Amino acid sequence: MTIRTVKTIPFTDQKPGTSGLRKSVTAFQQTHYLENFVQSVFNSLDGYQGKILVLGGDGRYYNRIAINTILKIASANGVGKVLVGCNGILSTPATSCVIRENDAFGGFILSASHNPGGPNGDFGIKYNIGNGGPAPEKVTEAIFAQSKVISEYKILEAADINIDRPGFFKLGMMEVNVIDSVDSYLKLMESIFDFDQIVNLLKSNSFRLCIDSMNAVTGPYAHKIFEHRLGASIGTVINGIPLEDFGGGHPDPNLVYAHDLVEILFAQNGPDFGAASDGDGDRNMILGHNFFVTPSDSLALLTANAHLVPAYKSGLSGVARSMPTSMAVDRVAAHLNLPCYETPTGWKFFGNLLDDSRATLCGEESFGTGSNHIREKDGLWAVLFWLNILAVRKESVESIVRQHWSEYGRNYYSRHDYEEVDSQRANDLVNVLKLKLTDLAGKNYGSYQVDYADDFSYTDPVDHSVTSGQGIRIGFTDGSRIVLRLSGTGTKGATLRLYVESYEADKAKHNLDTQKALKPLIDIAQEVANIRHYTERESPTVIT
Ligand code: G16
Repeated sequence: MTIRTVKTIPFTDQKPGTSGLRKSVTAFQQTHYLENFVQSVFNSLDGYQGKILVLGGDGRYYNRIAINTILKIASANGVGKVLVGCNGILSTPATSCVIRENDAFGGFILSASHNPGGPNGDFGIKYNIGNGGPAPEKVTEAIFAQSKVISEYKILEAADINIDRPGFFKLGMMEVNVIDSVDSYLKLMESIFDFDQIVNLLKSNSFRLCIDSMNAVTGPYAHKIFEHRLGASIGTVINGIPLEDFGGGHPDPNLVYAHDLVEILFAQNGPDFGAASDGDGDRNMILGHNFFVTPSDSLALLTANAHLVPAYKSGLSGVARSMPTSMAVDRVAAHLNLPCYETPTGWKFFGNLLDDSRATLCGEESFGTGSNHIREKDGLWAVLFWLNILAVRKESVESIVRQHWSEYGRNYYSRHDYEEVDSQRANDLVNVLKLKLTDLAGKNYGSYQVDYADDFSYTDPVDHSVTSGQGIRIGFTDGSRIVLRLSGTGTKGATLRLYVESYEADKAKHNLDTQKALKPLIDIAQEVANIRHYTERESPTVIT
């Protein structure tokens, strides 16, 4: 087997976004495109020679081809050993778990998360560092810098290896170990939650659940954990076979894209508990019978009930949420006397807080929650957390959430997405709004008075790095907020996200329809940011 050095020229668009490099499959299929990026990763790193890397993906179209290409580039660059998920399958949280368990140098996750897959869909690649978490900004910037000057890459000339069953291979000087995709992750979950208590809950005839894997990566995990290990009846997991195009669906667990599950849970005799996860298994949506738990509320509830879970019963060191996430968790943290951190959007910003034991639980409005057990958000971990709480409290999801609201008040919250907006117009909206910010404080809009208006900037308390331009916040004197930012994960045009939040302490007012409760603030956002004009849309594409 010989190592070939291939001449190439840079692509100008390989800047990783909120979560890795995401592009259409056709972009990745361009000659040298994937190779350039992977070699740029190696060129930006020091000291990986002879070390272990982890490699897997969410099973989407192009996953298998990319795995064999990456293995050959890794071998040519002197990596010692690669652990590959069987069939190329490793969820994002499982990859983080395997990196940490094996003291690996880092890992590649092949996924475009919740973006649709298939030949006309999206593909993506993320590099994770040795703590198991997404590469921080300084690493992704170094990768991007390398991608702009790359002139050659190294690749081993060898036949593809068979990743369809566990086994050991040699690729040049490098070892390849194809591992079971689920085992390590299941072991970790067993060490966190009270599986016996969950088994008892699932045994009782009165409790029924439904888990929607959306034909994406969590299928094998969910079958093994819920049906085989915890004893839920066969059929509990729906859409449990990972498909290269996710069955034509959009593997994003929210009320719009997980509508199959929503219909099941909102039917008259629907199950007591439902959950869905996304393409790569790091997101979750939690439903009770006839009841939706917002991700922001879910984070607050997990924090308030963490003492019921074996791994967290001795207490939390702190909590963290991304800036646009509702402030529901802040109230729980204040009550428990815990530090509460507000970070920019992107799981990578939680890494230092977790490594430095400043936070135990983290969460985002974008259906992501996780803890210090790994360094990624973790969809099935959140589902097990909820089941553990339900097993101990023996109450319905709705009653647990309503009790929480009575105690802490309710944060009405919604996100409006305007997808595939003309990029220039979306940037114009943001730039024009930025110019207005200094004049907004003190202004009155109906009964609302602007308390502050700024462009969010974050100073990491651990390494003191500063990240600015992270979204526009307009806060009102009653604690309500409007946040606007452009998504960093879309691949077509721009996606404008509008996040709206208001706080209601009065229990008698906890039953309002969310969109109605937030209408005055939504109208203010239209007025201040001129959203219809810039997006050329009458209404959002997705409301969650
Ligand atoms: C990624 C990031 C999350 C972020 C989400 C949405 O999630 O890991 O931290 O909240 O994208 O980001 P944006 O609003 O910029 O589109 P995932 O599940 O897509 O990897």
